[in-house]
Amino acid sequence: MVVEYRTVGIARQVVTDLPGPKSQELHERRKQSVSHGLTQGFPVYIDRAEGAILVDVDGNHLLDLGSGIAVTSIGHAVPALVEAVQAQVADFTHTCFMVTPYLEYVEVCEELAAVTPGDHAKTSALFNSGAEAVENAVKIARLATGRNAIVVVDHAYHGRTNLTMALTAKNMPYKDRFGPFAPEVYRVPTSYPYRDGLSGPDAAARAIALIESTVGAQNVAAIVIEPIQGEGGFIVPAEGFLPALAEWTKKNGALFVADEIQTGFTRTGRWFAVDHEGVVPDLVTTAKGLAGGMPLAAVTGRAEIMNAVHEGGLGGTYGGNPVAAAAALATIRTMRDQNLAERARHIESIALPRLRALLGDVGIVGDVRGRGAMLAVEFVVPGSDTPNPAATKAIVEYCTKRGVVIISCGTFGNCVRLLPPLIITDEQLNDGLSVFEDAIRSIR
Ligand code: PLZ
Repeated sequence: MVVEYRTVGIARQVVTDLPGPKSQELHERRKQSVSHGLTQGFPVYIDRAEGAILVDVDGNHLLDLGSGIAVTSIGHAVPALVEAVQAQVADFTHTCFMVTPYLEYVEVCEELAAVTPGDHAKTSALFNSGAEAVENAVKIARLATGRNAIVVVDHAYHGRTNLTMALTAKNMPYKDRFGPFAPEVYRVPTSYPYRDGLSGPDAAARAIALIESTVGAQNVAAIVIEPIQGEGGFIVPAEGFLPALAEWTKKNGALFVADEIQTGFTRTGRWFAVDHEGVVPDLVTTAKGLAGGMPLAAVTGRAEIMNAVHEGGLGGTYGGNPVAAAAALATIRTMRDQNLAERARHIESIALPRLRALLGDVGIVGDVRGRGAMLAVEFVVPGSDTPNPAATKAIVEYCTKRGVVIISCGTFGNCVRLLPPLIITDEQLNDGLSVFEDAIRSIR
């Protein structure tokens, strides 16, 4: 099966059963050497990639609607990124910023100050992974406030390290039997309009009442929250929820920490998801889309908070590695030059109406939501709001077997998320959506 596109030179094509014979062979090899504790996913082994297309070892071309979980927003093997990385590798690959510094680290921090919300003085510290950034945001928040309690919400995902497991809500597969978890973490209900029917202010009032009665406002160092919950199911809180929580932190001497690791860097149609409601966080954590696939993460925040940390209190061998930093500079430049935020809104304008048309028409479609190029469908048992993970799994498999890479999510494993590279053409996007719709209709 070959789907030629007019808009790009590379087709979507499935030339073997998926996974193909070479992928299957590699998968057998993997089982001998790679820990079985890693998610197996769909074992199609990738050889190279171009734009929105992944090419596997059997010569299949897959349309990528996942961007490696919201990472390759500017597309795969983009010349501007490739050239920046190659030039930096040839110059030097590492010195350790704490030993002998270099310009690229400073430039990334300047860019972060420019694009993150608010026009106050900001500084940043760079790390390797999202979880590491969140851990450091918590360290900084505790030090700057002199308080211990960290408040998180239901359905939260913040990482897999010991502290971030404590912040993450879902037990299986992230936390099960990995405890004991870090103390002084308190969970309150979020705003989940499809399931709680509450307005934003009402959902915030519910959360705040619980914080005040069970934690005590004066003990809270920070509320750490994803402005749109990612792994938890692309849950967009009702309007007014985030501003009310941010307002409460301000009034009570706590910090508002936005985990923009999945939502950030133009993915939702603005530089950051909090920008949609004009919320200005005290600290922002970023990773994923920041560096186009090179491992880089950051904590950015009010200078007086970030700089409250004693010298040497933040760091790590590789944090802000020069190659990753060069990749971030090329990525941010590309986002700006190509106005990828606008592109994300355009993707929403095509995809959301098509998906919304399924509501009421196809029984398993419970909810359609998201912003920009961060969209999801929540699947339920027809006539109820009971989660339907079996249908979700079948839909993902249907798409992948036809050469469309799509990822599930959700506390109940019943959502399919769309996270296409923002440079995907309308034609490719519509092609991918048609396969997704066929998959959904095949379940009835
Ligand atoms: N915060 C909001 O989305 C990573 C996790 C995939 P790392 N999400 C993908 C998996 O199963 O491990 C994420 C996130 C938010 C933090 C993180 C953690 O980022 O770079 O994976 O550590």
